Order: sequence, then C-alpha cells, then structure tokens
Amino acid sequence: MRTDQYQGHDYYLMDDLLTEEHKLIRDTARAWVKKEVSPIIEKAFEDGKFPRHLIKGIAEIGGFGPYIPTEYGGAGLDQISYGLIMQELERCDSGLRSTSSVQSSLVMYPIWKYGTEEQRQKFLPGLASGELVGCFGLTEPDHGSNPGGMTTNFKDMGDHYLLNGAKMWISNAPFADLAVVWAKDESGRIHGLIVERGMEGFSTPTMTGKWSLRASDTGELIFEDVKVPKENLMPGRSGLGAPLSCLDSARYGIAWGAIGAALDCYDIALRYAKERKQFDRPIAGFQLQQKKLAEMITEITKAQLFTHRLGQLRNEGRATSAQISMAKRNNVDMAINIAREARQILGGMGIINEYPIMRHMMNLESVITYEGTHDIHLLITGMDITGENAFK
Ligand code: TGC
Ligand code: FAD
Repeated sequence: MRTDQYQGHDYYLMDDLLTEEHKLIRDTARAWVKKEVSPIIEKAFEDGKFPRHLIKGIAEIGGFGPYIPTEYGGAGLDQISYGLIMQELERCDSGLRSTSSVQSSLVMYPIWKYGTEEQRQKFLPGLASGELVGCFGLTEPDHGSNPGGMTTNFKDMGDHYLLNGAKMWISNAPFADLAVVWAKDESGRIHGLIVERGMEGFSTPTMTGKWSLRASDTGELIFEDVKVPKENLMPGRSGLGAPLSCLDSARYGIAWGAIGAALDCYDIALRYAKERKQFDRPIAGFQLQQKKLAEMITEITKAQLFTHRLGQLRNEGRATSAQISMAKRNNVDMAINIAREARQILGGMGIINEYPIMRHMMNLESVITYEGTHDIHLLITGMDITGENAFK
C-alpha cells in the first residue's frame, strides 16, 4: 500500500485569504483522512462498500452539519470551512465526501430550515454526532433531471399520511436510519417527509453493479402504503423550490470537493513526473508533460479563486443558485479532465490501484451526473443569462 504523501498546492497564495480557524479545520480534516481513510479506501472501493466505522470520525472533524448551529449539535462554522472539509474528504474519495454532504446539506439542512422545532431537536443532534445517518430521496426511476414530474405521493388519512412510490439512486439509503423524502400531496404540491427505518412498508434495497462511487452505498427507497405520522411532515416550505434549495448547499460542497480530487491527481502526477525517468531524464523535463502539468495547476488555481469567492458570497447570503451551478459544473469538469491527463502522465502505472487516479476518474463520472448533470447546469447558466428556459 502506497503511503499517502499528499501536499496541498496553493499557487496563488490562497491561504492568505483563510483565517487561522479555516486552516486548522482543513488541516485537521486532512490529517484524519491520511490516518484513517487513505490506508483503507482502495479496499472499500474494491469491496463496493462504504466503511461505516468512519462515520464517527467524519462527525469528529465537523463533517456532519459544519454550518448547522451548535445548539442543534452542528459545528456552527462558516461556508468556507464547510467547503474546505468537503475538499479534504473528496481529495481522498468522492464517496467519502458524498456521505458527508448528503448528511449535512440534504438531510440536516432541510430539517433545520423547514422542519419543526421538535423535528430539529429529535434528529439534528444525532445526525451531527453520527449516531443517526440520513439520506435524501428526490430522484425516481422515471424522474431524474426533471424531479418536478415525480409520482411518489401521500394521502391524508386523518391521523397519518399514507405514502406510496419509489426513489432510486439514493446515497446512503441501504443503511440510513431516516430518509428525507419529497412527495406530492393530493393536490400535486411537493412536500418533505421524514421517513424512519422500521416504518411498515418502507424498504431500502441496495443498488449493485456500479463502476463509480463504489465506496458509497447507493440504494432505492420503496414505499408501500407507509403510514407516516403527521408530525414527520416538514411544514416550513413546499413546492419544488424546497428540495432544490437543499441542492444549492450540496452543489456548493461538490464545487469544493472536486478541487480536492483534482489536487490529489495533480499532486501525484507532479511527483511521479519528477521521479520517473525515460530517455535518461525525468519525464517532467519533457515539454509535453510540462504542458499537461502547467494546464492542470492553472485550472485548479482558477477554480480555487472563484470557489473561494463563491464561499464569501455564501457567507454574505448573496450567492445565487446559478452561480453555484456554474461552480459545480466547471469544477467537476475540470477535475475529471485533470484525472484523465494525470492518468496519462503515469503511463501504465496510472491504471492500477496503487495510485488513486482511476478511482477519482471513475468517481467523478458520478459527480458530473448527480446533483444536476453537466448539461442541466449549463442550461441553468443559459437561462440565467438569457432569461430563456431551454429545459422544456
Ligand atoms: P422550475 O420551474 O425552474 O423551478 C421550480 C421552483 O423551484 C425554484 N428553484 C429553486 N429554488 C431554490 N434553489 C434552486 N436551485 C432552484 N431552482 C429553481 C424556482 O424558482 C421555482 O419556484 P416557484 O416558487 O416559482 O415554484 O423547475 P423545473 O421543473 O423547470 O426544473 C428546473 C431544473 C431542471 C433546473 C431542476 O429541476 C433541476 O435542478 N434538476 C436537476 C435535478 C437534480 O439536481 N437532482 C439531484 C438529486 S439529489 C442528488 O443527486 C444527490 S447526490 C448525493 C451525493 O452527493 O452523493
Ligand atoms: P436523466 O435525467 O435521464 O438524464 C439523461 C441525460 O439526458 C443526461 O445526459 C442529461 O443531461 C440529459 N438531459 C436531461 N434533461 C435534459 C434537458 N432538458 N436538456 C438537455 N439534456 C437533458 N438522487 C437523489 O435524489 N438522492 C441521492 O442521494 C442521489 N445519489 C446519487 C448517487 C449516485 C452514485 C448517482 C449516479 C446518482 C444519484 N442521484 C441521487 C441521482 C442523480 O441526481 C441523477 O442521476 C441525476 O439527477 C440525473 O438523473 P438521471 O440519471 O435520471 O438522468
């Protein structure tokens, strides 16, 4: 097993823009990842299982609800801190970041924003400490990019709701204790419901056969006449805007996470190019390899700059959904291209699991699709700048 020798790369002295607290949070996350995750991640990926014993450690570095207020067990941090944690987790593996960002942005965030005070008290502290794990059910077998077409529905039965339908591609579903589920009421309006494991008629079959994000568990959510207590409906917001606002938070985390994956690929490729000799000289001395490396660090630096700015806007409550879409789309695309180039720099060594580059590359094929595909984010930017909706 290769030792994790990762070093951050900061070509434009971005660290000068960070506070001491930011650096401490990032360095703590990095040290935990190197000690606890790097030695086991390839095996987890091969086994196709999320290593559940890591849940406690993710909680301890503030990876569950970094920006959720401390009164609910969150870390009460700012958006840059949240981003830095996502960057360090995805530097190791996108599935690791997924587990953290789903719990934080897609489960804790809606409960915090749209739940009742009772729901906040009941679920948030356990989710923050990792005693509870949640998942987020929006996508359906026939409704991925178009979640507004969902057919999962609930009926008001007087003393409870009766939930029917199915969700697909749900991260953490196979072992989640609870699911934040988006479903339509009898008038077709979308609401969020908290469905708890053990409710009769609720099952979470595992999805198998993934070549990507293998260190993350993905499953379905099946609802067959599930009786959901009325107190489990989140009353704070209804309509498609409610789940989409959660996606804003998760997509922002992915924008930072993708930089982490890119940094890891660049770091490995740079070190390898300096050490590997062909034609009696390090391959780093060949112009073609320098072009690849120079373009990688340029693209990473551009992403670092505008993602930091996005974090400042998020801190000020001024970031728009379209700005977040642009960052998610750009950074994931940047990372996947860097993974492909880095793999070539390593030659044959690039394809074996002694190095994480192929794992990053395969993972990023999910990341470029989930939380809104590459195409969908382009169309969001297109709509924002032209005022014309090209989706429908
Ligand atoms: P549209 O008519 O445009 O909008 C409906 C309502 O929503 C509002 N809205 C938003 N609100 C908050 N945040 C956003 N980002 C919002 N985008 C839109 C909008 O203003 C409107 O409000 P109102 O009050 O007027 O009703 O909706 P549309 O049906 O045309 O769809 C727009 C589209 C295509 C952009 C949207 O559906 C979309 O983003 N599709 C992509 C679906 C997606 O991203 N799914 C992700 C599922 S979760 C996941 O992948 C987790 S991966 C987990 C991991 O990290 O492991
Ligand atoms: P489709 O929507 O069928 O898209 C297929 C293709 O058509 C894409 O290339 C797309 O860009 C294109 N397309 C669609 N509409 C348009 C259009 N209007 N114009 C141009 N092109 C278009 N979902 C959850 O709810 N919770 C989760 O936790 C979750 N985790 C996931 C984990 C993994 C590993 C993966 C792969 C997915 C996960 N998803 C989750 C689902 C994810 O959000 C969807 O896969 C994604 O939104 C795309 O939906 P789809 O796969 O149905 O593709």
